[in-house]
Amino acid sequence: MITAESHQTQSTSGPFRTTLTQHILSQQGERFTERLASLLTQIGVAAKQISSQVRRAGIIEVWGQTGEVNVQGEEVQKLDMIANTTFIEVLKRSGCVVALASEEEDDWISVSGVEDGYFVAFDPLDGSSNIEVSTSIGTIFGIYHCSEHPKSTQDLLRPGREMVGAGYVIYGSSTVFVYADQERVDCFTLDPSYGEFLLSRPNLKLPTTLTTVSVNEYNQPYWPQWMCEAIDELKSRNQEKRIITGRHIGSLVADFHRNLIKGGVYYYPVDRNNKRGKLRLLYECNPLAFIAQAAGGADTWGNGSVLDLVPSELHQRVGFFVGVSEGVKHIENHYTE
Ligand code: AFP
Repeated sequence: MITAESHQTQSTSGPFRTTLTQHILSQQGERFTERLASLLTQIGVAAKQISSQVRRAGIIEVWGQTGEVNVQGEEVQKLDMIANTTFIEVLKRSGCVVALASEEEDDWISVSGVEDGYFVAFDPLDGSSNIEVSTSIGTIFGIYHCSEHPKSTQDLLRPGREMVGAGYVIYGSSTVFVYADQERVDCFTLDPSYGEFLLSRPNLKLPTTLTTVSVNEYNQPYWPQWMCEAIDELKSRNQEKRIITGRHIGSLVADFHRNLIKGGVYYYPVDRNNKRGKLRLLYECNPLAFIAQAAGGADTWGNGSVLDLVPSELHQRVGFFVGVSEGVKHIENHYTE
């Protein structure tokens, strides 16, 4: 008799790779409740739908702006709107979500019919200024468990530390889905030939050596003094030999993913133009900080993890530094109020 075990093939190589659904089902009960398992499966469905729209940008009429300005004061791109509607509609029908908060929506969305479920905070399409130049963009999400239906915004303003899971999807040279809980980070790649996410990088860990810094250096005239000194000090390490390089895609999620694989840090400080920071706490910084920590890295707003901040509003902004621990500690060593 051939047992299933002796017949097993490697899950991350060969033709029979583990699919996202198989991965979730195989760990249901240990890492995923039944509800969380269905939620993640549905996020996977939304990701595939958004990915297929992104892949056709330029062919179908999804380029350009809608003419509207969102709650952040930014021009809304058509693909932003498509991604936002897709994510909301798929998750509303999932039967496991009680509330949603999106970068593109002024207020949170209450989903009726579910009592014990999840609150998902998300950025439907991060880096949308990169849409028309065919560069990587992505969807970011953070998941909180709610044992009761939230009644007010206040019920949703919870520290990121309370998330049960977080992830992102990158629409890049391939479409990848990264998901983390407190213990591990797994990466899946979409096989477009049959439309399944396949486990491609199980149990991802951030490298410990700092090789890359992602920061928009043209913001330097607006930076506080300590930030200028922190960057100068990193550059000075290259006197003899280049040991650190700079990479800045301009999509936080794509920069983060690159750093997660290659060993880097992403920096966006509070500056003269962004007095409270540029990046959004709930649906950009918290999920990425959570993933970084699960992968053995770190994050800070300057003097502690963003995951410990209690948000004062849904669209709160914050200074943010995330990635390899050494690069995050470097900021905390220089940071002054
Ligand atoms: P959008 O999703 O509105 O394009 O925002 C992108 C973003 O928040 C982040 O993904 C980038 O890293 C950052 O802005 C780039 O901003 P600067 O142009 O100020 O560097």
